[in-house]
Order: sequence, then C-alpha cells, then structure tokens
Amino acid sequence: MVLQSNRQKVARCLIGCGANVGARREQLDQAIDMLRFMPGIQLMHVSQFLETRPVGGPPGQPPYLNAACLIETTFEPIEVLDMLLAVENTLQRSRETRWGPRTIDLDLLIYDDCVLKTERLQVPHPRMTTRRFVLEPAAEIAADLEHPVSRCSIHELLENISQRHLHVAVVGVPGSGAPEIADAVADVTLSRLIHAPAPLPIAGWGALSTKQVSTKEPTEQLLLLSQKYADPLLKANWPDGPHGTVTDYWIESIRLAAENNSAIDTNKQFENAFASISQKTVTPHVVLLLNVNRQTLSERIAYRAHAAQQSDVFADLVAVQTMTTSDQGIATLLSLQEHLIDCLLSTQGRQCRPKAVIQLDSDDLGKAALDAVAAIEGIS
Ligand code: A4P
Ligand code: MG
Repeated sequence: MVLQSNRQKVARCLIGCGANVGARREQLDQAIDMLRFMPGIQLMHVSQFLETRPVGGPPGQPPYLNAACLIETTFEPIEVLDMLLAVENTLQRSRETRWGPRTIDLDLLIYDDCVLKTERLQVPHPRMTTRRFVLEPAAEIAADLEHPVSRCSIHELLENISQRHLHVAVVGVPGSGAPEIADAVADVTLSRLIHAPAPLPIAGWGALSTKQVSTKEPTEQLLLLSQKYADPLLKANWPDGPHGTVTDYWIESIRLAAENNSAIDTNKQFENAFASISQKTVTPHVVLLLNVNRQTLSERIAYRAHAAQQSDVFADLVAVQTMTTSDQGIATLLSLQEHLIDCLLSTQGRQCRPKAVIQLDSDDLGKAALDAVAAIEGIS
C-alpha cells in the first residue's frame, strides 16, 4: 500500500472500528497495528474493545466488538478513507449486504473540523451521533473532541443519548412521511407518540384557520398554533419513564415555515412571543430529518387528491391542497425543506438546536422506516 501525502498541516481524526465475524479481537488488533505503522499517521490513542449488539442489517448477526482510535495525519480526508479501505481489504473484508456481518469495518468519524459530503465520503460520519457503539469508545479517548456540525463534544453527544426520557422528533415537510415514520419508531421503541395537532402552515395565512374566514392576524394564529405544539412538550411536565416520546414535528418548524412564507410578517414582536413559548419546551434530543425529492412530492400530492376520503396516509398534505396549483405547492414544500435542513445542519451553534440530527431519504417510506428504527436502536 503506497500512500503519500503532500499536505503539511496535521489533522486530528477519530476512527471507528468494528468486527463481528471471525477472530474479532485479532482482526481489530491487526487493523490498529497497520494504522500504527503507516507512514503519514501517528496513532495517538486506542480505546478498549467493547462488545455491542448489532444495529441494523440482516437479523441474527453475531455481536460486534467495537473500538475507536484517535490519529494525527497529514493525509487529506479522501486519502484517509483510501487508507482505511486498504486496511479493510488486507483483512479480507467482503461487502455483500448493507450493514451485513464483517471481519473489519473502519469508519472515518471526524476529520478535524471538516464537513464534507461527496459520493465516496461523508464527514463527520452521518450516523455517529446516535450510536452508543461509536460514542462510548470514542468518549474514552477523545471526550472533548468537537463534532463539527453539532458543535458538541463527544462527551456531550453521549450524555445527550443517555437521557432517561428521550425526545425523538421526526421532522419533515408535509408529504415527507413524518407521521408515518414516527408511528414506526414509536411502535418499535414502545414510546409515547404525539402527532402534530395541525399541519404546518405552509400555504397562505388563511390555511392556518379551520374556518374559512378568520378574524385573527396570521401571526396571532401562528402563536396559538405554537402553543398547541408546545403543550405536550413542556419542560415542567416532562415525564420520567424510560420509554421516551416520539413526535412527528419540531416546534421550531413553525417559525421556519413562517419565515419562509411571504404572506406572514415575522416581526420582532412575533419572534419574541414565539421564543417565549418555544423555550418552555424540551428540545428534541434526536431529530430524524426527512428529505424527499420533487417527484415523490408530486406523486404524494396526486395520491392525496384521489385517496383523501379513504386513507390517512399523507393527511398532512391537506395544507397544500388549498394552494392554487400543485407546482406552487411543491415549490413551497421544497423551499421549506431546504430551510429546515439549513437550520438543523448549519455548523453555527444555536441554543435550542438539537444535538443529534440524522438525515434520512424518505422517498421510499419502508426503507426510511427501517433506517429510522436503526438510528434509534443505536442509542441503546
Ligand atoms: N463512506 C462514506 N463516508 C464514509 C466515512 N465517513 N467512513 C463510504 C467510511 N466510509 C464512508 O461503507 C460503504 C461506503 O461508505 C464506503 O465505500 C465509503 O466510500 P462500507 O464499509 O463498505 O459498508 P458499511 O459499513 O456496511 O456501510 P455504512 O453505511 O457506512 O455502514 P455504517 O453506517 O458504518 O454501519 N452495529 C454495531 N453494534 N457495531 C457496528 O460497528 N456497524 C454498522 C455499519 C452497522 N451496525 C453496527 C455496526
Ligand atoms: Mg464502513
């Protein structure tokens, strides 16, 4: 394996290691030794090996041994990935099934404060913030290392998923499948399930009211809706049971939808009134952020128009049905989706921002439900 770097700057990287077939301990030892003697890499710390339950993938897999390493390197991120793949190949790693059994798996979890997403590489690793099998060994060797998107340390991320009564919010625009995915997650985790009391106000302000003509100002209606969203999530009444709460909404989406709606004047007074409602609620510990494409939205809007009488699926699209054309509806939904993603995944820290955000494509609802359940299973 000949890998050379021309980079002068030294980067600190966190590497996740796992094995669940063969001589797991020896394989992990060999992989770590290869890192130790690799030119261009300085192995700083290695965690203990931790036996963990397999998360996701085909049922009946053997348990994993997981570990984490902290390295310093002059390699670029893609060179680190190539180097990890080369080590995996040397240890006869085969790739048949997604999340299938493996002799060795090496993931680049964090590379300095680099945030990047290409076809071959995404850093920080997109699923690390809800995985105890990643965070526990990582906290042993790099508790203070900062996750560059959430701006939380590894220790804080581990503490976040260790809360006794977790709030998991499934967040997405109407038609993204948030209620359906929330149902699936609540079912599997035996959690309390709370649906949004009304769809997000994405159309004109008239759609905020169930009556055709409302005498209230749009911002006043939004604040009433915010209060309804807030009521089940008040910090003062937060339960203590171990099973957690799953919601299919995030209260901040109301503010973002209002910001994105030119018919609504979100002035300072509204911002302050909204903040005082929102601050009294529990910030979700984990957000599962749904992402849908134009084609999916168009099909779901068409489905909803025909199936409205017989089915509850995509009932949240009722807000779009009040819009003049479905093209206008799709454009509004996509723009709001972008705004939600920007807000939840921007690298600027915000006080009420959730610490763990996992993005899921929900064009295929069945696959999204499995990925959502796997993300939450990783917590325990
Ligand atoms: N890739 C993109 N970003 C990265 C990154 N940051 N680090 C690409 C490493 N690879 C990255 O990976 C597929 C492709 O992801 C790579 O070719 C690379 O270009 P892979 O190792 O071939 O396959 P995989 O590991 O099955 O895929 P994936 O989706 O990365 O799996 P995860 O999310 O890493 O999950 N349960 C327990 N208890 N312990 C585990 O260690 N690991 C997994 C794998 C599932 N369940 C587990 C464990
Ligand atoms: Mg991998």
